[in-house]
Amino acid sequence: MATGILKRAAGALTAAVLMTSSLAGGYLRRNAAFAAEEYTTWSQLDPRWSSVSIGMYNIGNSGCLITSLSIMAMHSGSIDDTAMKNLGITDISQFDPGVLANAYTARGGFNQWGGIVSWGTISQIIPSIIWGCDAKFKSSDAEGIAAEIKELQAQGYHVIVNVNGHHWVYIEGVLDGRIFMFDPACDERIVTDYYTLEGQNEYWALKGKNPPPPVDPSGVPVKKLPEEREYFCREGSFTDVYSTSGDSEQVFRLDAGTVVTVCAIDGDMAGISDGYGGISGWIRLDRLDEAGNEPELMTGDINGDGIVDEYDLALLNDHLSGTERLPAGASILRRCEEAAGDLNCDGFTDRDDVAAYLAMICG
Ligand SMILES: [Ca+2]
Ligand SMILES: [Ca+2]
Repeated sequence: MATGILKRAAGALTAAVLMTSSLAGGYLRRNAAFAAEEYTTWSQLDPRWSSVSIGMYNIGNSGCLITSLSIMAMHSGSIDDTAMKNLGITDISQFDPGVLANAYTARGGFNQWGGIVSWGTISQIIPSIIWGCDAKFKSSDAEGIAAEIKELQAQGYHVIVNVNGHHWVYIEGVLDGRIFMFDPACDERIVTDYYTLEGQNEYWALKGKNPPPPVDPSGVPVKKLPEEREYFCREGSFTDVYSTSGDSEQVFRLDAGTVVTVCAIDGDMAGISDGYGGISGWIRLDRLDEAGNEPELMTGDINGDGIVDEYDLALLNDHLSGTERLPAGASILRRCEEAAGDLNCDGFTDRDDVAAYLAMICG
């Protein structure tokens, strides 16, 4: 296999790899000086507040709802002067799930198992937050639930959903049919990538000082395909490779018919495998045609015409020069064709096979 060797393209593609690896790595939790600045990544497991008591438990082991409420308070811009006074803080940068949990505890807001006793407590602490309802979705699938969430948000409600019977997440919103969340327990952003919405899920709807802002999909981890797929660059013109899925910077140009190995899809962009589990660049999906199932080829017969001859040798030579020229994840031959070119059956398709072809054809 041409396992993604960067040669002549090394400069441009190394830059591409550096840029995309930070994207592919995704959505990392930061440790900013002020916790409030990174409220969208608040985790109930954060040591800054995970040991704060709620009933006989603590935020770390059962504080997903109080953490989701804290995220909602920040996301709705509801922490005003009155709220800060009630919370015992003097600056919004001091607000975090531990502060909110302590305010609940001071008002008898938790039962002994850490459950929230009254829906109205949040308004006593943060007056701009108005209780809406504690209800169950009517829909029984993710699509219907997404539609209900959109409707609630259109009415100005922030939504916190119970995803699996005992875990609550703050719903950021719905974009392109996907339900985005800020999850107090993990960095995942798309609800259905991580949880099963079986329908009838319980949710809380609350209004804050501001309605939910639009979903910001930046930083969402790129979804890897379960297995890599081969595509052909579409006939007609060149196919551009970009450094990021935002198709910002064109870093390479592929000829029509070039094979690319796709390992991720992000919207209308395909991520090209670097051969090491990463992404070497991005191509617009509408520039690609799926290569489909691999034909069975006999050893040496790269073009599958039933004969091992100089045409196969020509393809092998093209492929070997392409390996030196093309970026990782792009090649002249498909994997099955490359494997067929291993004429001496040593597990590698290389110059030794050229010699083997010459010996066979000329000898
Ligand atoms: Ca042949
Ligand atoms: Ca070989």
